[in-house]
Amino acid sequence: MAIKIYGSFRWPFAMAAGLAVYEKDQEFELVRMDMKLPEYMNNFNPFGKSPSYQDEDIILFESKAIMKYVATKFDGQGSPLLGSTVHEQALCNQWLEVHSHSFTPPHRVISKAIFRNPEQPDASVVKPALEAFEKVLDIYEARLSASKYLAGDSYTLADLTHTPFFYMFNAIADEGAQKLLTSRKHVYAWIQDISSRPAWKKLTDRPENKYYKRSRYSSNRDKSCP
Ligand SMILES: N[C@@H](CCC(=O)N[C@@H](CS)C(=O)NCC(=O)O)C(=O)O
Repeated sequence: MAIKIYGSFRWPFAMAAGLAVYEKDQEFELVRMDMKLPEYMNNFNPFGKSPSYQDEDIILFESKAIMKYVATKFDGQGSPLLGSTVHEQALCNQWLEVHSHSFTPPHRVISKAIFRNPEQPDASVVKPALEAFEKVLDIYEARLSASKYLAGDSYTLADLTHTPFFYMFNAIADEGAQKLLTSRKHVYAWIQDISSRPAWKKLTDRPENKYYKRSRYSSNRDKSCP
């Protein structure tokens, strides 16, 4: 059975799952389904969220569990994504946790506020979230000034999971907010590096990737996510 990812490229979590599949030189079908339908919730994710993953052996939800499974299952194919030493593996897991618990929360608040009102996002919501995001980025800047990738010398899932989130941020944030990235030399170089990988280009070249190619004022927005 071909790999299927249930979700949409509107959502960075689904893009990250697809990116892991591509980094392992595998192909996948992107399947759209109403996530609140019993058919989806009973078979794929009882929480009614995207992405979910299916192959001949397993059905999985939670993007990081999907990425780790794919990286392990296709060990020896494509790019190694789990770290090449025990040390790197531990740091990869650590930074995946940082992504979930420190990076994603302010990113989510900022994105939601922009989706809700692209012309004039609520400053009382966006300002504190940008301040929180800035503090997180300072920690990334310190880390990336000491090490090429988050876990060490090798590109891992810890880096991969961030790529679609920066892609989305770049597309929807105004110039002031984008300066948070461009003004941090090491963060910015890292974003350019992880965004120039062939697997990411292949993913963003897919026809389903149509949501963030337009300006931040596009009306074609899904307000439910991230
Ligand atoms: N921790 C989850 C987050 C998944 C998530 O929040 N998915 C959003 C799309 S980005 C979703 O399905 N939102 C729809 C909803 O909450 O109803 C993961 O990493 O997969």
